[in-house]
Amino acid sequence: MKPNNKTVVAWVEEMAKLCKPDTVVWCDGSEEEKQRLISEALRTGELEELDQKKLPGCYYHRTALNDVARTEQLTFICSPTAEGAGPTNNWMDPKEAYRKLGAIFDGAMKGRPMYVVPFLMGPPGSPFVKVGVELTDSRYVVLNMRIMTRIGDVAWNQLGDSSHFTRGLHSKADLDEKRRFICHFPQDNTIWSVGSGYGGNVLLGKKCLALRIASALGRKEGWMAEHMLILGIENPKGEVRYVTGAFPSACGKTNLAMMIPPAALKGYKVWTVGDDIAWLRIGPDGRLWANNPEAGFFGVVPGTNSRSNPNALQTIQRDTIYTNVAKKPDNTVWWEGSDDPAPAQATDWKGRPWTPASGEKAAHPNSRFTAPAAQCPCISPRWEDPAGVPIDAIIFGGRRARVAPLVYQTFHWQHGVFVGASAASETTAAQQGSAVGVVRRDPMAMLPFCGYNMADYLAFWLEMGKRIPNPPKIFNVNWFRTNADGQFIWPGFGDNLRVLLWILDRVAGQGRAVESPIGYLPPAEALNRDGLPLSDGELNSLLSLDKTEWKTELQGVGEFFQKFGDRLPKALWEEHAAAGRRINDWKF
Ligand code: GTP
Ligand code: SPV
Ligand code: MN
Repeated sequence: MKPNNKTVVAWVEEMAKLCKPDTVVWCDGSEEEKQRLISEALRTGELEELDQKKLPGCYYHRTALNDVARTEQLTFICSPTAEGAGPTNNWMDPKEAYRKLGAIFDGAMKGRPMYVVPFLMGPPGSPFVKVGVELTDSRYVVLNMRIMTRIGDVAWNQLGDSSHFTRGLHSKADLDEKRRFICHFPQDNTIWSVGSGYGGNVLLGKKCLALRIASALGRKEGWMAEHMLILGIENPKGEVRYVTGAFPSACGKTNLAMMIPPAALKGYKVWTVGDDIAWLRIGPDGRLWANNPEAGFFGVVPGTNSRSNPNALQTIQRDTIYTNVAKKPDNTVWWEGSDDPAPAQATDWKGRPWTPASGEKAAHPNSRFTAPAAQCPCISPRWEDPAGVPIDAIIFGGRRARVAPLVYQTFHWQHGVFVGASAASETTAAQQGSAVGVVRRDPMAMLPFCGYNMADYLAFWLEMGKRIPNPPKIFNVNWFRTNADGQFIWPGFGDNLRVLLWILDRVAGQGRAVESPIGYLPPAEALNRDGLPLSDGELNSLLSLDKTEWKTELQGVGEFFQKFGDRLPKALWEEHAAAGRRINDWKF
């Protein structure tokens, strides 16, 4: 339904004039609209129907072969100056960006309808809530947005006659990589994305709004937008404590958020509040409170099975869109690391016949599911609480074959910000066009998602520490250390709860720890090892530090910090120097 809001109507008219769609369709988020979009998408081939008995409400989508992940090299922060975007973002002059993309958008929707999708990020009634409107020529995008966000009248009602909404414009155009751009204009609260049909590039509520635009807004308004999962841990007494975790893309947020405790840890339960993005505010009690701005999960499919993530597996049995997995002849889906053995024949993510002898992956390593959060068996009863949930601990982490131990606690907030700022991870299939497995610095897992100068972002973290009367404690984890054979030493998944329990013990002022140059480490006996299939030697190797490696690590951090010149907060250089002294003096 067309709203009364004059600013919205005028902007939509202007964008329609540019893109020249056949019609403009105002989405209302109704069930009837969903059914209509699905039948149209089945006709155009945007969707394929899966077996409706085995997978009710589930559909299949295949992207273009050159469009399978976020394209960081084509993502720009178009702030008024290059310094505003900083050395870790691509920058384009806003005038140039509007001109360049304007030329691509010109007539780009000819022959297609333009959908107007009003959406809310955050639970209705929450002080966290933000309104966005996405204009798109993709039915796949509309159908995904109705899972990932709250769309329709709920957004118009929240907006009223205000002009404070994020203006998102998206067109698939011709899907040509040379004409693909994802541009953010924080000063205009605007996102223009063209030439892609892949999730993070086109579901504009997600990384574009809820992280890049929101991080810039939050800095002005005194709150934080972070690439973090949010989970609750219930102990046998029924008490629930909440933590957030920032790990880079495809490094385990969804899995940790939905984890099932190992059988030996009786009476514990994990509740999912969010699996990818957290918006954090200081509550009236002086603690940090978190909300999940999303309404669904856009999760990595490969590796999802009844041992690694049974909750995700149950979540995606109905009303789910599968993108770029393999299709079996019986119209169900398959992927590497599924419970089921490889089918004798399938159609791979490229749409070609596939057999186990093909020598290629049937599902793309970054194939994804889109599913409503409410379907998750362990969704927290408080996931839509307008107030959010209070956070006891913040966890940073990444994928490191070496160097980083299983877990350590930072000494204090400022040291925690230094550790978060130094975070590094091996790259994954979630970034298109870069090699997989290369270590790169990724502060707070926000490298591809910070909407302004990363040095100012780190300064804002330090400032928040001073403003939060009762801040969460900060930890670092690494599930991905490997042995001499290149195998993961730590079993991970459900067993990660053992690490979370030590973290909560530390927050409660209990839990034994030894001081090391990098922070407080648990002695092996401080971790709950009931039923843990790990030898003393393996556990010790997970908790050990190597002096030479850490010297090299700090050197790498220093080189990274230098990129920011004088803009990097001095406090972080002080932490860097102090860590260097501790490592030099340490006998290990
Ligand atoms: P994005 O959606 O890209 O932000 O990813 P994410 O951080 O939510 O990652 P996800 O939980 O989807 O995990 C990505 C990959 O890491 C999957 O292949 C998982 O099987 C694997 N993984 C997750 N947790 C663990 C763990 O504890 N140990 C090991 N070895 N692998 C893990
Ligand atoms: C990520 O890459 O961190 C994701 C998937 O969560 S995407 O929405 O494509 O960004
Ligand atoms: Mn993510």
